[in-house]
Amino acid sequence: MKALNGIRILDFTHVQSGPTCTQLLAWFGADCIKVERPGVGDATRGQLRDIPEVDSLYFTMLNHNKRSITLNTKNETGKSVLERLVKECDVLVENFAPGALDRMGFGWERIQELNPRMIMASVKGFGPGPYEDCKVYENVAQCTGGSASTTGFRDGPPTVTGAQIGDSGTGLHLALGIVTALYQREKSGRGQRVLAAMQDGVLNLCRVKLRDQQRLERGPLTEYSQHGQGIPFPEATPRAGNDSGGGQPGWILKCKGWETDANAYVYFITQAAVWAPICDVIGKPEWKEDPDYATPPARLDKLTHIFDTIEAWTKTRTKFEVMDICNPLDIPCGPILSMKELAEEPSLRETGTIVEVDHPARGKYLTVGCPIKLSDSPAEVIRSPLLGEHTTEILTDVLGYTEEEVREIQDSGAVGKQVVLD
Ligand code: CAO
Repeated sequence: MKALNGIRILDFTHVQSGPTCTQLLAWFGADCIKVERPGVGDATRGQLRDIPEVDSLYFTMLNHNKRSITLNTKNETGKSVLERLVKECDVLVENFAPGALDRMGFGWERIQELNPRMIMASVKGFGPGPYEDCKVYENVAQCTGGSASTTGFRDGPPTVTGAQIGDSGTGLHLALGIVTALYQREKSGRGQRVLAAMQDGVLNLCRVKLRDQQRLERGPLTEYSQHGQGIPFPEATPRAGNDSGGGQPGWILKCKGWETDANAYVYFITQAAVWAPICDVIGKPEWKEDPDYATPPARLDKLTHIFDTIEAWTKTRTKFEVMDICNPLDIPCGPILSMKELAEEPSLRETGTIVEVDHPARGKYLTVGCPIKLSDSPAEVIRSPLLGEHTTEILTDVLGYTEEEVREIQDSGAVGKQVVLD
């Protein structure tokens, strides 16, 4: 028994944002039926391929626990199959370019006619406004949602982050909207539209930078390094390098081996409550009582010197040694972990956060499992479907077509060739 057992998702998603959302719902137990164009499928099946003719890791890592049906929704028979799917499903999730679903003949009004209980959930690049018709990819959302202008170093260009906050971040927002709408449907009996715009999702994740924008109007942002360096603030929230986003100053510091290892660094936070142990650890016990260093306000204009001094100590230790020394003292710090280190971390394997999956065409590969752990609904990661792997099964078991009707649908060209596994 899984949390979302009994919920059927018509998964019309592609690329990253939508598939992240439906993968989560599938991990929570929803029956997720991915509808793909015959012969083509989700474009990511063929993008960034590492093995010729085999579904890419891009696709496999975003589409676990789903079933795949191929369906040409622009073919008349295909449209009638889609209508049956709309009637049988609880949620339609899509992230087509604006207007694509209307052009297909399945806009919100038509969906409601077919199934008033249907929840129709969409990712779009922008909400209503001047850019609502634009196609949007990850980095466009990072740039238009306030992330790029606040990421990077003050004297460098705006920078995008490796975390896919535009795509996967918006997928997460959408998943929350869907389960909330399902909860409301329990009482209202009605479906509703759910929209998660990528710009909105990124801005939500950049909330603290809008906070700083307003604080700027009342004076300098004292916790930003540039304040201590005597550099005046511009009108808009500036990029803050590796400054901590909160009220406790933090910085990325070199550790032993940094000359040859690009990730031999640690994030170190000079939390006020543990200032005394920090002074002892770095060999500056006199700073504990020195009025120039003893209080957070006194330290603000000396942060560069303070972090340089801490770094002189961290450079004598590996990032893991820094952790081992600081953690028992409650000094908040974290090693900069590479993807290689994360992939090999035994504790992440044990919790199912990193999972090895077997795929009939590619063999074994690693993926990130469900990052949200429900004690009564554990997520088991099942490999992604081959293109159209479940077409016949869905036509018969979900939609109730007879064998003869399935043959007619196949002959009409509405669905692709049925994949048969050895
Ligand atoms: N059968 C027949 N046609 C199908 C189909 C099917 N099963 N599935 C999709 N199509 C058609 C669509 O109807 C659309 O046709 P029209 O343009 O003629 O109406 C066409 O395929 C292309 O869809 P699209 O415009 O969504 O795809 P694209 O590759 O041109 O654009 C993207 C991709 C991501 C830029 C766009 O979908 C988008 O902006 N989505 C919203 C924002 C988003 O999610 N972005 C994140 C993507 S991940 O970085």
